[in-house]
Amino acid sequence: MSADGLALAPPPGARPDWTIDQDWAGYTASEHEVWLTLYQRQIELLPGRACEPFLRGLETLDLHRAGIPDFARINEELRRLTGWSVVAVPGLVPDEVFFEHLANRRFPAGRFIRKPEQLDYLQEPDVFHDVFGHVPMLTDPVFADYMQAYGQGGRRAQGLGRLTNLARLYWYTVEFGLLQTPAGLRIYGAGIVSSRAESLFAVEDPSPNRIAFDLERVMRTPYRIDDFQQVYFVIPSLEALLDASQQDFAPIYARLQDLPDIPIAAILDEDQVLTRGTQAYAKGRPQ
Ligand code: HBI
Ligand code: FE
Repeated sequence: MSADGLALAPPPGARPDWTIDQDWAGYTASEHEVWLTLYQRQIELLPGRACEPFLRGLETLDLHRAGIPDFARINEELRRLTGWSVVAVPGLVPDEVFFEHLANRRFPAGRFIRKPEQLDYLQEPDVFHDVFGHVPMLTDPVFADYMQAYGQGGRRAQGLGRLTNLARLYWYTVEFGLLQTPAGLRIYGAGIVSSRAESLFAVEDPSPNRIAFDLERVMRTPYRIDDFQQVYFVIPSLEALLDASQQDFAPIYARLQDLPDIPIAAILDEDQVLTRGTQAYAKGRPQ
């Protein structure tokens, strides 16, 4: 169901589960070139900034050699490692379709790639964001289980009317999560690792708050979709994230019903603050 309650039909040419053929042979040389440009930019930044499981996954899947990866090829390795696979979709799919795929260890990925003039930002998730950003972490067995748990939890949250809370969890972990390691802060969120500017901003900029992950705290915090985040939540380990997802969310949702949202840049007395941000970047931007 979409927000207005109408069931959305897949676009012409898509299957009932919204998947399409990747049609890898149909990519043009200039589309492969866009992938390689983006890949090269990120690989120069990510050692020492992205977490080890991400960098290992990137290497294992060999995501650079032929430009845009052939899903059939990466799926052989991915299935062997964690039982996940990547399926092509036309773009954003309805929430319940998205959850159904994740619950079955299938990651829906856009097949299209951004235009050369959109290297730094686009609204819809393309194949670079989805495959470069998300798929390496799916080679990690713990993260792989977390993503499936999110898919399973999605349907439940919809039924309980608390999808807004669960979507914030996805946003601040899967998309914009940071991980504390003995070597320092590292990125695991796909929205960060697939963006040149945010890969630097999230780890090094003095502007954003960086706060220790707390499930309920995260679920009460709205997010920005159109600019760098004003707050990042830092997990101590992927295991801790998976653990947090393996509890009954119904009592948490019930509590959240009576609690106000937390303003995006607020710091609470009970927060464990890693970086108290200046918010200088956000103050200079339209709200
Ligand atoms: N569809 N293709 C795609 N990718 C997403 O990340 C995505 C989606 N549909 C819904 C959705 N994300 C989110 O709104 C849910 O996780 C809440
Ligand atoms: Fe994403």
